[in-house]
Amino acid sequence: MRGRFITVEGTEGAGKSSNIDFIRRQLETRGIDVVLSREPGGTPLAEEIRALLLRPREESVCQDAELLLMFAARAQHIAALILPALERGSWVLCDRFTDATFAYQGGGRGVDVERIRTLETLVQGSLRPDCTFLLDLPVELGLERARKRSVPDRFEQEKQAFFERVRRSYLQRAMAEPERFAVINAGEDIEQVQHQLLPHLDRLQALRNG
Ligand code: Z5A
Repeated sequence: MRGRFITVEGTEGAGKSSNIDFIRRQLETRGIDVVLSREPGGTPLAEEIRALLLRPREESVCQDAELLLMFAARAQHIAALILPALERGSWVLCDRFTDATFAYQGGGRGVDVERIRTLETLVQGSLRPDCTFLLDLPVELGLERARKRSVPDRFEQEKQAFFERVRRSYLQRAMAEPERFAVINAGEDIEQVQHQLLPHLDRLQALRNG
């Protein structure tokens, strides 16, 4: 049976990395073979594109260059990793996917959503996530958490208003597709966040049996 495609999204400091490992372990204890990946990235070529995208630089990056690089990385990721894994029955658990393009390039940068939809269809065909966890928290709290970490990359250097637009865009997408999205309050303690994830993981197990 074809595997399922699960994505995890959120704004800065939402705790994606901290929770993805928990989700992976929960799925594995339910007997599911999980392939972990991330975007942009996931294959050697796509990781090179990621490095190009994240590195702070003097030259300003035009919106279309950023958008097309995201989808170039995605095309390679889908062909070389995601589809082969799903076809052999593994589940792919991916740190960000195209919802991030709608949120960051669409909401954050103001790219026309129709342009993103066109590329989505071109690059993905019918591939869409079966389930998306949106780790949501107030932007200020997320930025506070993120500031305690490493040197900011090109996206992390953006202002609070940019991340407010990103958050709004994510929440709008979640409202438009409530059957795919699970919105998690990521502003709580990590144990409470994980407690919120559990019923959704049970629902995913039912997907497997269904
Ligand atoms: N991007 C894009 O623009 N368009 C696209 O299509 C795609 C991506 C796919 C890189 O993504 C950038 O690419 C991203 C959007 C853009 N830029 N930004 N910003 P990324 O996912 O690799 O980068 P990131 O968002 O910075 O993710 P991250 O660094 O992995 O952060 P995180 O996973 O959400 O957070 P974390 O590392 O798990 O947690 C952050 C800190 O908070 C850490 O110290 C934790 O210990 C702490 N934490 C986590 N949870 C809690 C709780 N519950 N309480 C207290 N503290 C906590």
